[in-house]
Amino acid sequence: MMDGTLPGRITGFIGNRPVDGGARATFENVDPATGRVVSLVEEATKDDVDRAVRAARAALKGPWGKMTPDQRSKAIHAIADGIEARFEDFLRAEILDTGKPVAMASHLDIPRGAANFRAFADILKQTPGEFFPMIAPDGGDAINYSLRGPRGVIGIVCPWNLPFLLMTWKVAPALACGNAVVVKPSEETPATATLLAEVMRDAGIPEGVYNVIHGHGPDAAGQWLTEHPLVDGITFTGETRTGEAIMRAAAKGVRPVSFELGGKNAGVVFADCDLDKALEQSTRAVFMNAGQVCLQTERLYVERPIFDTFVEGLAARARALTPGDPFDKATSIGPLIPRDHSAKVLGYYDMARAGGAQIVTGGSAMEMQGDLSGGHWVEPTIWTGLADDHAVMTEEIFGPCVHISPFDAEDEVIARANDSPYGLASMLWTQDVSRAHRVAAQLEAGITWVNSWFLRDLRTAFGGMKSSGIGREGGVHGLEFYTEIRNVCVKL
Ligand code: NAD
Ligand code: 6OD
Repeated sequence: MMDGTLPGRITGFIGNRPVDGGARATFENVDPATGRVVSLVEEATKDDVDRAVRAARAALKGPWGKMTPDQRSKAIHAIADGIEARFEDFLRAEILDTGKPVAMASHLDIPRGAANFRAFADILKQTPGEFFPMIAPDGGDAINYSLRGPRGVIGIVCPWNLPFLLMTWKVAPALACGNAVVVKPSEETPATATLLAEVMRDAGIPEGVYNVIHGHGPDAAGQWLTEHPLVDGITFTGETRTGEAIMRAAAKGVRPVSFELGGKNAGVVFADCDLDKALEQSTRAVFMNAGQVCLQTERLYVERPIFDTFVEGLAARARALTPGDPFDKATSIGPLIPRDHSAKVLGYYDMARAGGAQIVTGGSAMEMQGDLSGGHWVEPTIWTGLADDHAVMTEEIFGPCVHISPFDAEDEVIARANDSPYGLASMLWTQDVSRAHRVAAQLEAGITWVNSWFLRDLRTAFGGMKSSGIGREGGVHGLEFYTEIRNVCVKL
């Protein structure tokens, strides 16, 4: 059943035109809050993928490739203007794709998506260059200077958790650096990628600069895109195992990758923290987007003197979360996005129970009423009492849940927090400034928040250590991946 709020069919976009003509297989786009089908999505064929990549290649040789940085900056600001002008369309599409509360999507996903374009439209004008004068062996002068150009065609493969935000986070720097892109959104959350194609067209972005192919990963659009020999670089956000598959595809032709992968993020709370603030931000860090944020805290370590108070305080806040209609401003927690993901998360709930965890709150699927009874709802959950080597403590769950353990000493907690194959994010609460710097420097994570969570200037480096990723994006750090630097040496 369609609900009439999205176009009945979502198509790909190649060369500023919807992909049509020919019979394509379709798959269902489901609203996670209700379980209802809201639209059908046309699955890209191998030929579509090839056409999209060739359209991007051709765009590099057209007007896009000849723009000055100033002209490109203006074009990219025009994309942000277009998103803001269609804010309500993006909001509705994102909420129907993900079930996330309007209070979150209207403050984070859509505005930060537009902000990504504005930030990179400005950053591209400050691209640093190099200049090295030297003396040649014959005693004459020579100069070296750098030229920076786009890498070429960038394949962008996106996840379902923050679909619009994480797509723009890659599309914006790619275009700012003068590349052309082919985007493969998650099959679970396809709508905003096609809406963005309409914005690009209406903003006057030349044909072929931004292309969208819809479809699945293995033996489908995702794999075909990443294997395509005319794709010059692949940026991917998603599971570490998928990253391994994409890396194998990229090995053919030794093409570079930029990866943001899984995490098992630790939060460390010292007894001298501002407890109210630590509880307020830990509630966000654990339950925002129903825990489906790569930066989410899944392991909390709390210093023993405040352990019981902290556990009770976080449980009270978890119980106060309001599940409900995502379009209701009072709703503060939504469903899990793919149906099979809710089954996976509930599998960890069973493992925690079987492993002897104390279930402080939650622990089950959530029973909802009326329209919402068919959605993928899972209770916000807090456990204590598991050993550090239990699967719930070592594997990424990506749900609205956290395990809280007590600790006694600084060195001990640093070692426990770092005892993970992942290293994406960490969070630290203390009012002792020396300790804050000392511990932050030792936590193995691409980003460490002190007395805060998910606060980041878009100019800073973003990415993970260990199995959480390869490379850094954000600000000028993305230039490493999105551009090629060349050296010119001139004998004077
Ligand atoms: P996923 O890896 O299952 O899918 C991501 C994308 O990859 C989808 O578009 C999918 O179709 C595609 N894909 C799957 N197999 C492929 C293949 N063989 N070749 C090419 N493409 C393929 O990830 P997900 O389930 O969408 O997202 C959840 C995961 O993403 C979690 O592990 C989470 O930690 C991670 N994530 C990481 C970050 C970060 O910044 N580090 C951000 C968000 C999500
Ligand atoms: O800071 C951001 O906007 C960013 N890149 C967030 C990533 C969240 C991952 O789920």
